[in-house]
Amino acid sequence: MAGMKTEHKKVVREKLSKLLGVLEGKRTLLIVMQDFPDPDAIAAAAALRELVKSFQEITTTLACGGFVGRAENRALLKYLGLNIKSLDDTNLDQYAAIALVDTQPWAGNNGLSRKVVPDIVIDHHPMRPQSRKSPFFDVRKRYGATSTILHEYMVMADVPLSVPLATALLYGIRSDTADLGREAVRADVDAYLALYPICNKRMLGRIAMARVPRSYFRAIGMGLKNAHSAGNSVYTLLGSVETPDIVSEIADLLLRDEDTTWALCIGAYGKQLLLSLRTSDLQANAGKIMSRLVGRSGTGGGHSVMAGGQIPIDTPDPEAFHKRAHEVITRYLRVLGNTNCQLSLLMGSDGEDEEAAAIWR
Ligand SMILES: [Mn+2]
Repeated sequence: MAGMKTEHKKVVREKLSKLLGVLEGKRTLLIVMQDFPDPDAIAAAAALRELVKSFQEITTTLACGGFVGRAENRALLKYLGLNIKSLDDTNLDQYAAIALVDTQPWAGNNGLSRKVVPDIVIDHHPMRPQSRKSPFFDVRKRYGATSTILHEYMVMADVPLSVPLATALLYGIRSDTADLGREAVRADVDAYLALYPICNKRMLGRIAMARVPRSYFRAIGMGLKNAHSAGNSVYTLLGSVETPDIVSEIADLLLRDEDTTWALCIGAYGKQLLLSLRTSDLQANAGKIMSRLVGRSGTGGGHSVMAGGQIPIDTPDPEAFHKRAHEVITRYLRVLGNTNCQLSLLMGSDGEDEEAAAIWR
């Protein structure tokens, strides 16, 4: 906050008082995250809970439409002592207020019904028109993490940060900005520097290096085996995944290929095809390209260098997933102008392309 400009301080102060105004007299708050919450969403939700609790007597519940899959994120939850309820088992009528964090209404990556207008929206993805209907919204597209926005509120409100919460916020910023190297602004750096002295470094290391199930290695193996390169792009098919977060993790991994500017990873989960797109081109708009990849039937979006999407599949059989995935890949290569480029296996080919419809089973 030390580095925060007076003008910005004023904005944060106004936002904070408006936020508290919306919650005034309310005794229950439901905080909804993405279906498969990442560290930024978890930390932001935990911070929002602490923030409102410090001002008024209020019962808060955290919920999501899916579950926390990734081992690191489960370790973070455990450290925070947080429970996340399933949105399907949640009666929305029981809550006086609903907040969406790190996502927005109609974004497609959260399970909140389109009919529900949340009271509060706090996010750092591009502004969605639906968010303007909420009595309170604070959407800062340039910010690297929602955790940074919540940290600014906490500091402005003078709410003491517990070590676990500081650790979570720092981890949220770290993971959304790839250690401040990706889409981080000055505010993210400031929050990071303020949080670092307070956080539990040993716990941070333990969370980041959480032990993983064997399915994790199977997914990585599948992602590498099926990775194809064409021109400046790479794509891969994971088949059915046990935890949706692995799709973006493998997209991140593939982008590390030195000859690649674009990486796309596709997996299937439930009745959806999940897409994750990454680029090293800082001038690009991955969110826009993702919208083109998912077409009219899906939803998707994101930032300049990272984006996610989902396409519902009516009859989720292996063939349908396979067909749809290949339509996406065809579009991907066309959009990037790589249709006529030589297609090859990323790890080199011994002549056999083993990819088959069977992987979606
Ligand atoms: Mn985020």
